[in-house]
Amino acid sequence: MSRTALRICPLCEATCGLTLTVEGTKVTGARGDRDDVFSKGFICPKGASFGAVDGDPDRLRAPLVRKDGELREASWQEAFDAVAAGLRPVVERYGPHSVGVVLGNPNVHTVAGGLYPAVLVAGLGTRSLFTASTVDQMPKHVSSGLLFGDANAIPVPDLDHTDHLLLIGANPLESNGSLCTAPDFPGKLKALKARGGTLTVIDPRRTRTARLADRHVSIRPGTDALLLAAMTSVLFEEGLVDLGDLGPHVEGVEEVRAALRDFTPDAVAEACDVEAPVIRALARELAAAPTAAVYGRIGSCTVPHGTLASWLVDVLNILTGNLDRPGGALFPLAATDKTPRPAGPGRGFALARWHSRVSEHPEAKGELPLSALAEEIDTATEEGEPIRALIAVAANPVLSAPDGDRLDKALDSLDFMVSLDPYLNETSRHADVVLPPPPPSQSPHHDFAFNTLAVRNQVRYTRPAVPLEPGRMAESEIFARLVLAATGMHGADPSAVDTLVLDQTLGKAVKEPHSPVHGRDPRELATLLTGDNGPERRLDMMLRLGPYGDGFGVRPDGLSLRKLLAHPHGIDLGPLRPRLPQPLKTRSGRVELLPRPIADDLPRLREALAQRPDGLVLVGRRHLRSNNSWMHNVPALTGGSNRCTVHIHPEDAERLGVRDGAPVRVKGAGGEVTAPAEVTDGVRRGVVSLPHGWGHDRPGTRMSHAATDPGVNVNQLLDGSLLDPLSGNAVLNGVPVELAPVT
Ligand SMILES: Nc1nc2c(c(=O)[nH]1)N[C@H]1C(S)=C(S)[C@@H](COP(=O)(O)OP(=O)(O)OC[C@H]3O[C@@H](n4cnc5c(=O)[nH]c(N)nc54)[C@H](O)[C@@H]3O)O[C@H]1N2
Ligand SMILES: Nc1nc2c(c(=O)[nH]1)N[C@H]1C(S)=C(S)[C@@H](COP(=O)(O)OP(=O)(O)OC[C@H]3O[C@@H](n4cnc5c(=O)[nH]c(N)nc54)[C@H](O)[C@@H]3O)O[C@H]1N2
Ligand code: SF4
Ligand SMILES: [Mo]
Repeated sequence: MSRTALRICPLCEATCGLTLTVEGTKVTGARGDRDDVFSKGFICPKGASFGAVDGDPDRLRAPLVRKDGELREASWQEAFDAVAAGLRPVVERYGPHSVGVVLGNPNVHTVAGGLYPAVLVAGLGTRSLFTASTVDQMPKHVSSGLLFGDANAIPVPDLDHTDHLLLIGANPLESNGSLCTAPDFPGKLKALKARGGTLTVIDPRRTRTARLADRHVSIRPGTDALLLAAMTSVLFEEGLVDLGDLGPHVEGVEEVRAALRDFTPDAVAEACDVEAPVIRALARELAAAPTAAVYGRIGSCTVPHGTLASWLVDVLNILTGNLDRPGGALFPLAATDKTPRPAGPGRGFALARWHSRVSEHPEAKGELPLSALAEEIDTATEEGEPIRALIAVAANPVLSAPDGDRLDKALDSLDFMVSLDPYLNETSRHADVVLPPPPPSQSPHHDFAFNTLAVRNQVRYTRPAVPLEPGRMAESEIFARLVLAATGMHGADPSAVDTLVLDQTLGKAVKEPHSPVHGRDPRELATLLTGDNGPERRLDMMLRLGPYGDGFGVRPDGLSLRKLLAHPHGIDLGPLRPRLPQPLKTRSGRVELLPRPIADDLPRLREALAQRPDGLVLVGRRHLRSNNSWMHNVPALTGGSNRCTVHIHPEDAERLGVRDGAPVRVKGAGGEVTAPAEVTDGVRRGVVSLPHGWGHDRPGTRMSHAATDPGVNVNQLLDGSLLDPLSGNAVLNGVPVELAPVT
């Protein structure tokens, strides 16, 4: 007997609603949920393979604990005893910063990852926090922090309504979108064109997205900030600046004009390898469109001027009056966002409140660069203790961060390491304890992170599609127990963690004059919460306190968990709407268009005007049927051309004597790798491309299918020294490499 169950897909940022076919406890099929209020039936090959991803026989079923050097299955009790015994002596002897926390990408795709990391980090009191953000979007957080006073206030292009989309360093036809949650991104781009709109793509590769574009600009990697600065200077020079309704909310326009004056199209053309008239045309088209949105992603972030490029994306949106207006780029308002406070000056955004010990990198958003993790473990200094214990949650930095070989060795030298991860992989193989979460079908789902980045306001929640198998523990409970074991409360009831958060949040809410529960008794509010468990009660609380919430009875039609459960396909909350000035938390209460740290970084960009790399540079790429480092173990997603090959332009191949399909050696500052060449004019001259997340040939892992076609770790070509200084983000694109055929 089979049945169906709804489940939001956790496999990428598009958050599609799926209808799963379940036989017994096994997911045997997945199709798009046509009644989903947001995704309306869309599904991609990864979502369609949900059952295979979920049922992968290599997923760990029980915790592993290291005994006599070997990882062996153990009970949950033994596992958490070992975590407490491993972490507490390190904290007590060397202090809180000697425990590192690494949070990987899937934390933004799980309920547990949305609810517990902040409690863990605050409870430990460690400054040694590293996340996937610093190999990804940290530049955008920093530019938003500086412009708007809130690192999480990220404007999202209004895909459904814009007349002109300028896409920079993003390939949503493979990635399905990022920092822009939009199920069926490809369909939305086609709809844009069908309604007469225009799509421009800036990418050194002729991607599937670029092939859809009206105009594709094949830029030299790493030079987007120059190009965008030149577009800005054209807007000023040609009198195309028009802030529209934004005027009263923005300061610093004249300062930007002066600061960018010398970044003319002629000045940047050679460095970008884009002709000056093209740059002028890009600026004019942007200004002329009735509405337009500039959107930059990975290719604009993971470069030496990532923060400047991210800043310029919004500068262009602002100077053309497109920020915060329909068809432009708007701030979403998610159901679990805090109750919006009245507009007015805020506390602003602080950078560099502390520094990393070894290379003295500034913190950003409370994080240190993932690129610096290895040296923070393996290098002693007089400044303080190195990291001696590590908590890794849903992270595989041995493959995803620069210089995996060095990190590999560093992890081996730790006193203690625990991984919360379903697989024994390149990173978790170093752990002393591995805590496996249940597969997604056995977990609830709500998108705490992605609803704040969605192109339409909506809210959805799905309970586990399949009950927990015997011996399994919910990821939220694992995380809560991990928090307790790490903070000296091992053995306490894990619901204590949720109770603590509920009490603190409600206690704060009743004191806020703008809160719907102002002046009420927090204990009374706590008794009103519904939900089967701590995480559900926390979701209920956030929904009810949130911008659409029932305010614990104040607005009876408002949102609550109960209401959400009555709408299994979700609740639509309408299109994105103008919100300024409310989201601004800068000290001035306005958009600060030329913040000091940005102005101070411009001389570095000016130096880049003169740079003309003569050798090859490396960029990455993504493939629709893969996802970072952990989906190569699913046979259904690994066939065909989904491979770890070096893309190289025919002219470069000929010059270097590289033949299609033959192995080539790629050498970078951090090491070298050998992979087959794929000669294609899909990359521009002077650029080679190799995807990340491969290199599954290390011993001691348990990913049997991935090991049959391991590929190589592109991040071994990096040594971790190349960063965007403002954000600490790793430079993963535009990296100099040497290449030679293997003879
Ligand atoms: N060269 C290069 N490097 C890159 C990038 C690039 O473009 N080029 N991209 C970067 C980007 S954008 C990112 S986000 C990072 C990603 O790098 P990481 O954050 O390290 O993420 P993944 O490779 O996705 O590994 C995720 C880990 O989570 C585990 N996992 C999967 N599902 C779950 C779950 O439900 N719960 C838990 N607890 N664990 C789970 C997996 O087994 C795996 O170990 O890589 C970065 N590295
Ligand atoms: N199928 C699949 N989907 C994914 C993932 C995955 O691994 N596979 N990962 C998920 C994650 S964690 C993220 S963060 C998102 C990322 O989502 P996207 O940002 O859309 O990621 P990519 O597909 O890597 O596209 C980045 C593009 O930038 C280009 N590029 C490289 N260097 C430069 C440069 O200097 N300038 C410009 N203008 N372009 C450049 C590359 O050629 C590439 O086409 O995808 C998510 N979705
Ligand atoms: S687009 Fe993303 S969320 Fe949608 S089905 Fe595919 S992997 Fe899942
Ligand atoms: Mo990412």
